[in-house]
Amino acid sequence: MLTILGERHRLHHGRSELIDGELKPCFEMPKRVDIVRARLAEAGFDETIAPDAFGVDALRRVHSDAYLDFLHGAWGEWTALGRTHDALPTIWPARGLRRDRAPHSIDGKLGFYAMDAGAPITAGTWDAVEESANLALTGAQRVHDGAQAAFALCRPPGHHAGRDVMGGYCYLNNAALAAAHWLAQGARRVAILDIDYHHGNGTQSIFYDRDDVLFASLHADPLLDYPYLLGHADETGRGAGEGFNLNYPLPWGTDWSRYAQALDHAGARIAGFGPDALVVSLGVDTFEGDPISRFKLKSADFSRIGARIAGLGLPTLFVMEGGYAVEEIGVNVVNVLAGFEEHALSRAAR
Ligand code: SP5
Ligand code: ZN
Repeated sequence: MLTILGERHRLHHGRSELIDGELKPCFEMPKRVDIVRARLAEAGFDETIAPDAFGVDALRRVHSDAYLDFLHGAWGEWTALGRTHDALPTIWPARGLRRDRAPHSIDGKLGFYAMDAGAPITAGTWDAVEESANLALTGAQRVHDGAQAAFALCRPPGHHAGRDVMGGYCYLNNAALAAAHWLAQGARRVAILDIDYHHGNGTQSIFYDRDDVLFASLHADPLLDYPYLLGHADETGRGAGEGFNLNYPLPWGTDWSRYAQALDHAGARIAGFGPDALVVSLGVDTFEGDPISRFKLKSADFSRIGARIAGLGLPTLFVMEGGYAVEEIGVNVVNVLAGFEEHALSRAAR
């Protein structure tokens, strides 16, 4: 499978996130990519390319100008105050506060554009997120040009990032950018299947009013787990988008049999939608050994996920999202991709 790899992700290495009431070392770290790359090589995934540079116009299909300006300038504004540690927000636009006026001060802006204190901004964050977006856009372009499937090893991840909001280790929504790129290239309908443990609140919100993007997400029930404030089954879309958003909140302890039911249901809905292409937001934090999650998928189950996705028979772009059991993330990601390829090959032979 064609794999798009970058180097600049390394420039983003947050020191700490606010988790369980403490500032702890970020679970989302450069080593995640190293481990996936090592496993890809070991498994013979040697068709790799570097990303092309897509301009700001590709980003503006999904994100607001004000938000892009903020992300681009945040580190400079932060360090201008003499600060050298990571930038994190300390206030959020909760009920009763204004969301229509962006503050001028960097502390105000950080709060205005953030949903949590889990997405630190560092000296290299902009370079890393820009490259991560370019990985997804390059993968989308290659699939548009005829590749049956591709894998963009994005880091930082993207599915929690909305049109003008960061959080949950995410800054630019790589999966949404890929989907928007396909639409701009003439696709009529695009499906996004989000299999990260956490609900893809950013992706959902970006396409919530639209009938040309079907968003389907399997994730931990937001009553119990992050991101808590979106991801319920009754969120089905709005206006023209009514019926084109599909959430499968699942309980802690979800294992393969439970997961497979939801996956099959989502797959049937995607097939019925008749998309031209599919983006998979590929998180492997559903793994039983994940340090911040509570599903019970085993490494072998990830091959089954890949095979089921291949069963849809769609041009497919896999976009890396979460997964924090660092030593196993390579095996689990590559199992999805290999499971996809094996099934796709056996389909082709039939
Ligand atoms: C892309 C992605 O997977 N982002 C996930 C961000 C999750 N951040 C909050 C995690 C809260 C975890 N709470 C349980 C901690 C167990 N000690
Ligand atoms: Zn996640």
